[in-house]
Amino acid sequence: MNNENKSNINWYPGHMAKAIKEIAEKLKLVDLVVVLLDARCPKASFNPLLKELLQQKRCLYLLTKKDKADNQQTIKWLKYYNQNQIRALAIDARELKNTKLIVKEATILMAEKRKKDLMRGLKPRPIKTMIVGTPNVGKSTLINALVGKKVTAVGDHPGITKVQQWIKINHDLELLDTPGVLWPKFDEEVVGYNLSIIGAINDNILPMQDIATYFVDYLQKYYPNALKMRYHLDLNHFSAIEIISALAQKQGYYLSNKELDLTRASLFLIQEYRMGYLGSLTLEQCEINE
Ligand SMILES: Nc1nc2c(ncn2[C@@H]2O[C@H](COP(=O)(O)OP(=O)(O)O)[C@@H](O)[C@H]2O)c(=O)[nH]1
Ligand SMILES: [Mg+2]
Repeated sequence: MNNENKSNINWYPGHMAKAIKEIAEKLKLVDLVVVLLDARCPKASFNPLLKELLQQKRCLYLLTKKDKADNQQTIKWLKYYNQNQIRALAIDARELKNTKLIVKEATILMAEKRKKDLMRGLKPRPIKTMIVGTPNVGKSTLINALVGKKVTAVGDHPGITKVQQWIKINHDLELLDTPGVLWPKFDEEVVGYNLSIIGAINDNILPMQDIATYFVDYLQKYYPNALKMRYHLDLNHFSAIEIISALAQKQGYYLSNKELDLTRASLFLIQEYRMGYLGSLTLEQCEINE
């Protein structure tokens, strides 16, 4: 990576500091934090700054977009979190049954505190919770599914702040209506690529052809059949640049000088992955001792 790109990496530190401060404020109000991570790259979608903030908090990790991830890998990731004493579930954020799951998990996580409250003569109160996560991870989608009607804008426009309000999900659970948006952070190149691939950072932060090259190399290693079905391209026989060139040709993407438009073909490939057209593929292989 050249220096110009490196200086881009800590883009909006101001946003980040503000977001962290806002989340820290909100955390004081809640009993439990629901941390959303993208099941396709749970490590990359976890901002390391959050770790400190969450130290004293009860947390439930939800790996979203499980429908887009490799199920075998998701099972391993859940095992990994459980081995690290973190309660974690994989979800499709669009599903209505998430309410039941979350209430159940929240009740388990709060059981001890509730017992103490009861012994002190305090009545059980609804569990106060909030959702945090990086842009595009599924925060608004999950809130909508929990609430059962559209109350938050779903889309790729994080950071629209509103007056803080609580939404009563049911008798047991109350939710802050605005999720905590956490700007992703990365020092490692690979993390940046993965965040780009899932759409957590803007497409113009890192060079698109570098992202696609990284992606194809990764597929070659872990999912060598991934491009066969859709494009009849065998990853065993072509390099990344050859694959991207072949896609540019197939799509008819040319520059004004008649050369292949590799940047456009790169974006095309990444968008195909984002839409799930390449199948359910995880971008970070979980390494756990079984
Ligand atoms: N396939 C799939 N799509 C999802 C899931 N969760 C969210 N999405 C989609 O991902 C995009 C971003 O979701 P959104 O809720 O706006 O993310 P936010 O930025 O965290 O609020 C939207 O197009 C959602 O429909 C999921 O679990 N599975
Ligand atoms: Mg949102």
